[in-house]
Amino acid sequence: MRRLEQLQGGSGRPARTAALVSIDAEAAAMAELREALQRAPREVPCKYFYDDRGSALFEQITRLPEYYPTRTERALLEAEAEAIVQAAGGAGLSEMVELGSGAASKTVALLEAALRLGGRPRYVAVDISAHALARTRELLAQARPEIPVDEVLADYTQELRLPPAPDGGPRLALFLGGTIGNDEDADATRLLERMRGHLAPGDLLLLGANLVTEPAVIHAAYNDSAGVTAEFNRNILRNVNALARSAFDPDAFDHYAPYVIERQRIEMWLVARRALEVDLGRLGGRIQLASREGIRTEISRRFTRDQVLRLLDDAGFSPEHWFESPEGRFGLALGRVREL
Ligand code: SAH
Ligand code: AVI
Repeated sequence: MRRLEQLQGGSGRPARTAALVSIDAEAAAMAELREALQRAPREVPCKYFYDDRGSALFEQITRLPEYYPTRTERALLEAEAEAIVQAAGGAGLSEMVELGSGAASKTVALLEAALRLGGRPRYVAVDISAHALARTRELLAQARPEIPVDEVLADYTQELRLPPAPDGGPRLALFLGGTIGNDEDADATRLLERMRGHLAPGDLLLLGANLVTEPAVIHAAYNDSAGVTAEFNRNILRNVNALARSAFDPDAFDHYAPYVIERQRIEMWLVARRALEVDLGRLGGRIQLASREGIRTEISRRFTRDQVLRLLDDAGFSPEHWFESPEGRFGLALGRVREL
């Protein structure tokens, strides 16, 4: 197993969260956080959820009864894995490269399908979380030790260095979990375009997206009765405190996650229970939060099939296949890189 650490600084400390491990990445993270917290409304970008604790909490979320997306996508991937791999080159597929791979527990279905079809693609996992990459390593070593794995610890919103493309057949990029819905259209398209820049004409992208469904079902997925999502949400402030030496008290905030029907999206907020003054540490200065003022930590969008296909098309991929879960809650689009 090879490991590319784009975010490792010279300090010799182990890389934990991508944002803080090189001097440049650290300065960029401070600037990004400072700017986001001064916006109206205030924000913390959702990539700051994923320190070690946040990644572990996300894994817990995926097992909650209310959180249907992971289960739904997993069933769809398992049902369609051979069709997807066949459409992407079958035994000739040379690589699967996954953005925001997390624990990669669903990806195993695709890798197993490739093995069944007589292939042996390399798997490249890209994630901002060292914790998530470690889980991927464990899981694949156990489930499919014959698959060669490369890990890339990186922020995919920045310039990405991937291992050189292997010789041979097409490559399949994966962006699963509905993570595309954590961005507005412009950022989502930019991210997919950047990914296309790493691929060659004829290579493919499999994009997983949450689809518009019953508002109550979506609402429950982000407001679970065990309070795990609330803890995941508050944990972002612990991570900001660790990175910036700021003084947010996570317990002074309520988790608030409405599904905004007209915008087809969940909005996750942390709402101050009372007026607060917070020392921003290395971000500089202090901020005053009014009682009931919110900090937005995430959007999680629901799409129609046409919106997903348009995103792919806008980023330079020709949509070729569409797979949808039985209740229409999750879709997988397979697109091929067009000649420029
Ligand atoms: N694909 C997995 C995990 C989804 S959670 C699944 O479907 O279950 C989102 C994942 O993307 C997390 O592992 C998080 O660490 C990673 N991530 C979020 N923002 C990122 C960024 N800017 N760069 C790289 N990885 C990111
Ligand atoms: C990673 N992403 C697709 C998850 C989502 O559903 O938007 C993150 C998450 N936020 C709250 N629960 C899960």
